[in-house]
Amino acid sequence: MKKDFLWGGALAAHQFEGGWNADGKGPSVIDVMTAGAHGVPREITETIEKDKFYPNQEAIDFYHRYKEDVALFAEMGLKCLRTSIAWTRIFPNGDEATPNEAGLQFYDDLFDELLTHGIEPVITLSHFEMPLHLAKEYGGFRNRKVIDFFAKFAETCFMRYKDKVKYWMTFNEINNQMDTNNPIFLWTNSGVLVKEGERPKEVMYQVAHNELVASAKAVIIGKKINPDFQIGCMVSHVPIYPYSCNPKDIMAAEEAMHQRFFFADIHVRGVYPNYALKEFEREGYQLEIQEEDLQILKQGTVDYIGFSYYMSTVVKADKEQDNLGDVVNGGLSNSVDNPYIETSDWGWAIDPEGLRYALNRLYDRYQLPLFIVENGFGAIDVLEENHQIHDQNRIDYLSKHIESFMKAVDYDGVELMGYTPWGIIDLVSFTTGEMKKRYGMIYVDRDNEGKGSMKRYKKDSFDWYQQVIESNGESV
Ligand code: BGP
Repeated sequence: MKKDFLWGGALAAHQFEGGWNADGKGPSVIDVMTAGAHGVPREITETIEKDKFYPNQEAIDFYHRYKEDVALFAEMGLKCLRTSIAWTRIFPNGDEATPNEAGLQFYDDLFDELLTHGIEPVITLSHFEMPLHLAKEYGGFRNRKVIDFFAKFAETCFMRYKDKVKYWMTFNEINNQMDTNNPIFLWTNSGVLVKEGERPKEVMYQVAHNELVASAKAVIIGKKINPDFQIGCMVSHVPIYPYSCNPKDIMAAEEAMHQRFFFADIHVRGVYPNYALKEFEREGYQLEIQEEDLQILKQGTVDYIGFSYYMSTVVKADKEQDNLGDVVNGGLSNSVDNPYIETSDWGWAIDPEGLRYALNRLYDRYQLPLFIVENGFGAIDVLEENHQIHDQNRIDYLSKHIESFMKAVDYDGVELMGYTPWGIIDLVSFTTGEMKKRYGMIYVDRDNEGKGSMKRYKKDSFDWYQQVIESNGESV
C-alpha cells in the first residue's frame, strides 16, 4: 500500500461521546431514540421521557474520557480517526445566530489531542444527528430553511478547524433513507417523519433534494475557506447481485442498483440521473427543484467518495415463486439469501470478495478516489475473567476484507485513500441501540441497560490491527 495510506478507525459522535446535554449541547434526533434489541425496533419518542432508557445519552462517555481513548488509538498506531461533529454541540437548536463556544472548544481540544499523537482527523459533518428543534419546529429537511442552517453549521466548522482538519464528509450514509420502510433512516438522516396519506418515496426525494443542495453548498463554502480541503460524500454501499444469469435477474439487480447510486451520482456528477427523472415522471412526484439549486449541485461536487461496506445482497426478479429466505436487504422487496455466503448474528451477509467488487464498480462509475470509511463485524464479545477478549471472528472478518481491498488496489488499480474500520472502540449500535452488538478492538465494560464500569480493555484484534498498520498491510 502507498506510504500515506490512511489506516484508521471510525466512530460517530452520538454513538460514543455521551455528554448529550453537557456544556450547552442541545438534544438531537437520535438522543430521543430508545434502545431496541433483537427483533425489537428502536422507538422515536420526539421528547425525553423520564422512565425510558436512551443509550446514546451517556454512550461510552468519550466526552469525558477522550484523552485516555486517544492514547489507546495512538498505541494502536492509527494514522487517522474518522468521527463526526455533533451539530447540537455547535448549534444546540440549529437556528441560533451564534454558535456555542463550549461545543466548538471540545472539538478543538479533541483535534489537538489527535494531532499531537499524529492522528489525522477525518470529519463527518452530520452523522444521523440533526438538532431535534429543527426536526420538530421546521420539519427537518422538508424545509428549505434547514439548507441554510446546515450551510451555516458547515461554515462555522470549516472556519474554526481549517488548520486542523483537511478531510471532510457532508452527510453520513445519505442514501440509506431510500429505505422508507424503516422510519429511523429518514428520521436520523433528515429529521423527517412521513405523515398519514403521504407517499414515502415522494417525501424522501424532496428531502433528499434539499439535503443534496445543502451538501453542495457546504462543498462550495469549504473550498472558498480552504482550497486544500478534501470534501467527500458518504454513502452506504451494498452491492446487489443478480440471483442468476437469467437476464430478468440481471435487470432486477441493475434497477435496484439505481437506488443505491442515486445520491452518489448527484454528489459526484452534479446532475440528476435520467433514471431518476423518469421515475419522478412515471410516479407523478411533485418536487420543488429550483433552477438555482441545479447550479449549486453542479458547482458543489465532491472530491472523493467515502463509503461504508458491510455486506452484499441478492435480488431475484420473480421472488414470489420461491421461498429463498429473507435477509437484511436495505428495503428491497425482492432480495433473497445468498447460498454461497454466511451471515452474522444480525443477519448481515459476510462477503469480503464483495468489497473488491464494490471498489471496482464505484471506481469505474466515478473515477474518483475512494475511501472505505466503515467496515466491520458486529458480534457478541465475551469478557474473560482475566479481562481478555478473544475476538478471532472479528480478526477473520477484517483480515479477509483487507486482503480484498488490497487486491482491488494492487491488482485492479483502484485509487483508495484509506480504511477506517467501524467502531474502533465499542459503542452504541445505530440500528438496534444495543451495546452488545460490538465492533470495537477496544472493549468497553458497559451493557445494554447502561450498566458497567466503563473500563476499557484491549481485545485480541487490538494487537492484530496494530501489526497490520505497522507493516502497512503486509501482515494481515
Ligand atoms: C452504519 C452507520 C453507523 C453504524 C454502522 C453499523 O449504517 O453509519 O452509524 O452504526 O452502520 O450499524 P449498527 O450499529 O446498526 O450495527
